[in-house]
Amino acid sequence: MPSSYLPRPEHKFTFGLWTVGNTGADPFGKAVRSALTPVELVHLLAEAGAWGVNFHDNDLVPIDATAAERDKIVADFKQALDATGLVVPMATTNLFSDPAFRDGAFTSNDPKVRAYALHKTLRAIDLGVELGAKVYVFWGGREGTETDAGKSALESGQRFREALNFLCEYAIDQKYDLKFALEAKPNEPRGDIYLPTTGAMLGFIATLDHSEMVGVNPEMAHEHMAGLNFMHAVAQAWGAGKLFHIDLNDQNYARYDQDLRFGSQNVKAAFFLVKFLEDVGYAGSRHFDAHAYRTDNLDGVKAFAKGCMRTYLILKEKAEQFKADAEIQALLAEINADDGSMNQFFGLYSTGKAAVLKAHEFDRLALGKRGQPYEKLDQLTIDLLLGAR
Ligand code: DIG
Ligand code: MN
Ligand code: MN
Repeated sequence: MPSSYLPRPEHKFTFGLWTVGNTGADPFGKAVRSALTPVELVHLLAEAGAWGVNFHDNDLVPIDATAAERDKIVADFKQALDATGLVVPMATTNLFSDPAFRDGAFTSNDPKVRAYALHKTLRAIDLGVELGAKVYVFWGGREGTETDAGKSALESGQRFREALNFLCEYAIDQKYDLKFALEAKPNEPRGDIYLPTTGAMLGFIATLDHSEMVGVNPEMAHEHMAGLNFMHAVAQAWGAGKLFHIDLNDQNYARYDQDLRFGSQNVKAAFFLVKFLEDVGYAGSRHFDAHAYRTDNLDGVKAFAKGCMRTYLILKEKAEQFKADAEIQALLAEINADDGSMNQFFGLYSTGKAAVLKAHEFDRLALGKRGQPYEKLDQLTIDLLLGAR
């Protein structure tokens, strides 16, 4: 088996503590795997070949830990990072597990909860920065409703905006080298989560006081849950200079958030996503926000982690083959043929350009007769993905 499928630090593969630390509990059954410590998880990820490890504050430091316990946990974690060479590119706050957040955190109707959410996030940002994080993710898992009778969507948006403005000011005030990445999800655990898609987040970011330091963390499963094309969402974020982080996994449409192993469900979607990231030279983390099946034990968790990275590298190689394939590239040249005659009409507006364009004669019937060889091109892509080429 070619060693090119073995992960290396330059691939920047990362996992959250909560991913390989997932014990298999779900709404219909309790844990099936023993909980591993953060130190054990760091060593497991290092053995699998990961480059980095991410965490929610309480993945590392239990919410009820004393100051002394916190210091010991952080010291042990730092020692494991030093021993393995793993880095911490991203950190985030758990604003969804504790009952205090059952009606949201920054958008809760209870001002004490909103203030507590800020308090918790300030301290979690300090912890993330202390461990080296340069990206801070906000996933508003509880920021939503089951009934819109009791919560104003407009006021909730304003509350979320004020919280993020405050936290941006904090990072600036502390002189932290930190960017914020907002993660969208359409629902679960709330019936409807505010700002449900990456596109919605991009629109929201434009309304923030420090929008320059805020981007997005698109997650494959979450856009798929909304029935959307994940690569298109990522391309929009990239085009806006806002792809600050990415959560890779997989998802079967019209299901709960399955957080499946990357590439295990939609190989073609995963291919076009990997191709996009590699084509544009995305230099950020390839973060796998996923977990092993509940059916599996620890060996399965390790296979899950290795499988995420292996599939990414196989698809990366397929993307390179796509670019080098003469027949595919010839079709792309045919599809994108351009004699330059229309260039006079594109680009910046001018009164003269509009006048000439309005007066120009187009052969509409001829335009309608031109087909595109997408069937042939897509079959070549399928051949490539199935190893028949
Ligand atoms: C869920 O997809 C969320 C949480 O796991 C975490 O807050 C974020 C970071 O990847 N993704
Ligand atoms: Mn998810
Ligand atoms: Mn995620």
